[in-house]
Amino acid sequence: MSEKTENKRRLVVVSNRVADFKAKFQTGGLAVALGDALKASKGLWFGWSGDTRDDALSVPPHVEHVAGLTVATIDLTDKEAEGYYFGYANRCLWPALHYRLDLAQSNEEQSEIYFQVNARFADALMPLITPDDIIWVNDYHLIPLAEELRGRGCEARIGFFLHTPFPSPEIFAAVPSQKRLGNALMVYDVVGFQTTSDRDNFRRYVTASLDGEQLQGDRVTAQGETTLASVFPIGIDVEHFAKLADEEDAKGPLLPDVGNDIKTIIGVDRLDYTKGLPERLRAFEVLLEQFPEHHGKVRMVQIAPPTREGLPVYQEIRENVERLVGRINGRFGDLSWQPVIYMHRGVAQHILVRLFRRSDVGLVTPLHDGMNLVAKEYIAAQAAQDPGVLVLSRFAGAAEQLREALLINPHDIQETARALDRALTMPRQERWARHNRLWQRIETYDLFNWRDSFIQSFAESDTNPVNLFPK
Ligand code: ADQ
Repeated sequence: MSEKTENKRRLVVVSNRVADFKAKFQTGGLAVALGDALKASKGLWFGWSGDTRDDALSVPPHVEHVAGLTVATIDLTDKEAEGYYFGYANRCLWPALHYRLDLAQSNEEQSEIYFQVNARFADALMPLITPDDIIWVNDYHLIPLAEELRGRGCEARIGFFLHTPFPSPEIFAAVPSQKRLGNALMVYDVVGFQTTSDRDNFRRYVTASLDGEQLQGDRVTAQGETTLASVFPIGIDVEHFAKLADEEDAKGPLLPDVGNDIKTIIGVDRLDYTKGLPERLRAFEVLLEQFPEHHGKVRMVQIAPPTREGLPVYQEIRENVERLVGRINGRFGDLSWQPVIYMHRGVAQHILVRLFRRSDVGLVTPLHDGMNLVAKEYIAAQAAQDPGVLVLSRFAGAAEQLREALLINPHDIQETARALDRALTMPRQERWARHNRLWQRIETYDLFNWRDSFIQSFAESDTNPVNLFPK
């Protein structure tokens, strides 16, 4: 962070949910990086508490000083949570942003509540901020927030970071209330995207649907508003993951030792329909079908914690995944070999890195994903001299940077199965060469680079966009 930012400006982070700074396992993640920046500027983190109550509309924000920063939260009514969070944000925007218009359901009441809750966020936030603050708004739940704040006289600089993809303009134009969202995005001083393709989609959307214009240097203008639409690929705390992996590895293997030579393929994802879990399992099944030499010599470990279970589509994906796991184990397994080990729960980070380190292949197959941090965590956890191989979907934002992974189209089950075979049999020299390049990329574009370059982009009005992809 620049000295100016650190010394004179207070950082305010706004997100749907606020990180729990009292939680035990909060090492090396987004919460820590943002928490550090907030502490450095005696900053404020504002969001929904995650709780609902009947009288939420008349209750002032709950303000707490935790670990050197201020945390302020509001409660929502059940109706608000249903319309804003489960409704418009997660039943309509989340699928549409991931190209699943077929799943995007919306009714006018829910989208209206989404905009009203954003107005409530602005009402609650206004008394807590000053014109010198810099306000960082996160993700698709809060697109209208800057517009609401400006309408209440807020003069602070406001940046928005979209953690998901921004889809092609034709897809975004089909989202109910898209014009309201598009115009609301234009109000931000900076709109940050994970990849150049997300940024370019947004630029094309501004001209196609908002009658706007693309200006020089990442700027776009529409409806009298000009914003900087730029690329800030999120990264991880590489040093933390690498160190943790070294320490944890010294404790020995975690998985049952079922004889010599068994290789492990690891997958770790929220159980979301965007993550390509059925496609991945089918690819593993095809690997076992077409490459019988791997029988008894490979296992797939899939860790998939529950997410948004209140929505029926998430129950369906769970049933689908569990059916496939059962089918593969029933079809190929025997008394001494279980091809798929599947866990439907969260796992502490030190256990995850230990699994990453001991796995020969990291398998990351989202059908669409903003970035995908698991891909980067897998690389960071590898042993430099004998690293594993990352098999990565072309449709993860991470693929734009991690070009030395084995890139696959997750819809092409045969291609993924062949990539798995190639990864399992790749000579050490090639694994090492690929890993070296991947490591350089995740180290250069790490979590702190992401945080600081994004903050700088809107903390100072004259900042030029940072070139994140030097040749
Ligand atoms: P997510 O969709 O949640 O994030 P991802 O980027 O992979 O996806 O981050 C998930 C995080 O949760 C990782 O740090 C991972 O280690 C952790 N995790 C996953 N499964 C776990 C388990 N079983 N137990 C414990 N921890 C687990 C959204 C976007 C992404 C974008 C990020 C950050 O959808 O595209 O990369 O935000 O911007």
